Amino acid sequence: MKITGAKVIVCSPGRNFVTLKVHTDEGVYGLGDATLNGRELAVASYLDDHVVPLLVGRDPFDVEDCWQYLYKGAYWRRGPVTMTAIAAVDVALWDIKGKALGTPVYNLLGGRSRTGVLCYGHASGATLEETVDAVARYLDLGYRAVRAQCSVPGVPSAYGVGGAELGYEPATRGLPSEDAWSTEEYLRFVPRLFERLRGEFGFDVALLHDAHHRLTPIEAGWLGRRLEDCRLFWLEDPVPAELQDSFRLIREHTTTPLAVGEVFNSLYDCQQLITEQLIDYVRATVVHAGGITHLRKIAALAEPYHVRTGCHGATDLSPVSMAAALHFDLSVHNFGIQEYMRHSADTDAVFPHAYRFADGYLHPGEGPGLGVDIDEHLAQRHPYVPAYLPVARRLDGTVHSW
Ligand code: KDG
Ligand code: MG
Repeated sequence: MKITGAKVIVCSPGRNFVTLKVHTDEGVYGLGDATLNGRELAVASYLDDHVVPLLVGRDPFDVEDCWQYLYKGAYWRRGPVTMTAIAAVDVALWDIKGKALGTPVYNLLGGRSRTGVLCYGHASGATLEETVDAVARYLDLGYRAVRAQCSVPGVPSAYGVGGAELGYEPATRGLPSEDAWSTEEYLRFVPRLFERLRGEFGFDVALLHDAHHRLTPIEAGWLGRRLEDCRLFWLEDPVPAELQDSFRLIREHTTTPLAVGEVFNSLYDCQQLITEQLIDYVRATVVHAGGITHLRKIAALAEPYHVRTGCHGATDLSPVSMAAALHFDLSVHNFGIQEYMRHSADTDAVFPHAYRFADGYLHPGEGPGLGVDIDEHLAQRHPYVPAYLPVARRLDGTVHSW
């Protein structure tokens, strides 16, 4: 089998997505997601101008060799644009191989390690009461794990609140908005939120929270310790993770489990965090961390250190990524949990998929390959629209991590 060409499809069914469709001489094609929120066209160009010409004539079964060729062959290594582009090719090749062999991708990854993929949904509210109601709604739908975010008094645009039904859609059309931020107000409020949620729902539901890179290590240590009695499943992204060492300080102060890594794009971004056991969950994803091939290596490194996976799964990861994540999650031994933010009806129509939710678990389906497709005709009706993530500023106007 030979690759005959590949097409980059940019569309915006409710939000922007970049999709790579790789064609072969046997008529089988594979899909990969190449969406990098707010920087979509950079990856589209990287693929169109610099990667697609290199694919023609290659054997799509040589997944590892293709990965190494694109990674080492570019000379310029790592970075979100490069690794997202490589991921799109990698995932498309796994899809082709599964389709050609007539088996789901998880069977190519060692087979099933479990019967379903535990997932968490996103509850949020403008007030504490609204957040309580939102968590109750997820429990009614059968979720066993829920992330809770809430507007903070004095900081109405706190991360993770509103913007979509059963989810949270942070990118807005046009130039970036600017959100006000106060760490002091946030730290005062979050313990109240989780004490209330535990009081209301008890301890049978797993509760998660995303601090979204906003704290310093000592603030994060304080918050983690303060939340210990609430027994969070995890506290996510307490600090920006460029400085992996900073997690040591957090660890010294709290036993609240820590999750990090949705912005990571290679094993080297989490090597120290894993081998020094500074985190409990690694959130690297197929789309931004070099595809299934590279993510499996991150999981393999993590397994002996008791670090489990908790892949990013926000709506800026297309259904192609969600499908790929589920095959990975089902197969990898040290799986922890999968984030699941439902896509809009428009997105689901453009990307028909086999995966389904039942009783708090996701299932990738039994069909060959990834079990997801793209309706190109429909995609054309949703052209790209410039959209960006917000920028955060502290109350005195200083730029802060969003
Ligand atoms: O593109 C950025 C979003 O995917 C991110 O802000 C969502 O933090 C996020 C999460 O945990 O889903
Ligand atoms: Mg996050």
